[in-house]
Amino acid sequence: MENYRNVDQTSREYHEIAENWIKSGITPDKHLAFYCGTGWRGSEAWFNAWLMGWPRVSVYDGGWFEWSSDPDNPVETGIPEHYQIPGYKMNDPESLTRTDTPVEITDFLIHEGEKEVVSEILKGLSSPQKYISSRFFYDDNGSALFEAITRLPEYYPTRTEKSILKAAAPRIVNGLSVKNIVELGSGDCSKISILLEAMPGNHIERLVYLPVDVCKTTILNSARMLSKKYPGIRIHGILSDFMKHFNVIPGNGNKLICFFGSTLGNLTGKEETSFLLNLRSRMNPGDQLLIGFDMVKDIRILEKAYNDEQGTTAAFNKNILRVVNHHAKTNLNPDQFDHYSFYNVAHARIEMHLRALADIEVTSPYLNNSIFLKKGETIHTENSHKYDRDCIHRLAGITGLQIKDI
Ligand code: AVJ
Repeated sequence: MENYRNVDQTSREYHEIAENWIKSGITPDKHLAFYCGTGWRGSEAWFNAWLMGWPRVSVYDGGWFEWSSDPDNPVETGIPEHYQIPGYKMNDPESLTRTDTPVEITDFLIHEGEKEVVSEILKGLSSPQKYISSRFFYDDNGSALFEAITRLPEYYPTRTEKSILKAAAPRIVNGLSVKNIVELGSGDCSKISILLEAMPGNHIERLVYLPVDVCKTTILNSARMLSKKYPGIRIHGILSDFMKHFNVIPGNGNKLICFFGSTLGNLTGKEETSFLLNLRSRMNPGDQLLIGFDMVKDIRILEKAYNDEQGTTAAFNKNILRVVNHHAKTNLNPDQFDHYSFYNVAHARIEMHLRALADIEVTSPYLNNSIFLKKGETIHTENSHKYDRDCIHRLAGITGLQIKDI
């Protein structure tokens, strides 16, 4: 019981208990059932989780013998093999051979069933406040439109983040001794280049850069560019949707995890906490996390960034309907909707919606009954949360991360 008790039999400090759990993948976003041989130890573990306010905790009263004697019950031990990068020991970058091909890629992409995608879409469209998950923005056309957004005069976030990163890079790089840099949603690698630019050449040669992205071509192109610019760098791409399968981040080895673009702001508060807790569970003492947050600012600047003059954001927003039509065979017509985007002060977030310009009937072969939209009704397509210092401190507190620098 040393995991839960001090030597004098008093209960251990709960941060320590949480820390141990999180390291082994026991996180508060999951439904957790504790069990043991006879029941009292499992109950004590459960009691700790309950006291900490973890929302879904139970005791399995059958004991390990009863659980494991039914072969239908799932059992998992050790580190899932799926999440290891073959042949690469994170503690030893030399184990990753330099080859003529600039990049090796491990494919962790879990292809979603089309059935699940369709039912997720239809569930959103059938809710009282209709919604479409913002992950459906990014088909080829949507990604190109987002690229265009980042170059708009009104859209300050990309430009601003790059200039902050440039100013902070010497400070970040100075004394950084990690061997691995993992970048979540690496994209065109322009952000990591800013960090590498501030790094001495001999440090770069000791580094392995692990870009994580859902697009293989994106990883290949950026790896090619980077290895031309920094000939000594070793790159190992990870093809994966880190928003859904966070454990593709190697848990061993020291590392800096970069998460730029204020992408965290697209999550709901609950998702955000569990995403960070999950990230933390892949980190070892001394590992660092570098996150780009978009801060709260003058409402006019915020609203202009999501309502540009040229209508690129409107086109980006409406494109989601094409993606939805493609998957769910719906008859949504982008011309029947208005781009509607505003800053919600109470929730400190930009909301994007599509507003019906008329009464609309939505049909799909996967639907028994049509879905109806009243003129003026909206489909919520995105939240983009804005942060302040208090909010970042609160997040760090909840997730057990220590703030080094803001
Ligand atoms: C890529 C999610 C950071 O929220 O600002 C841009 C997406 N939406 N314009 C953001 C977006 C509308 C962007 N993120």
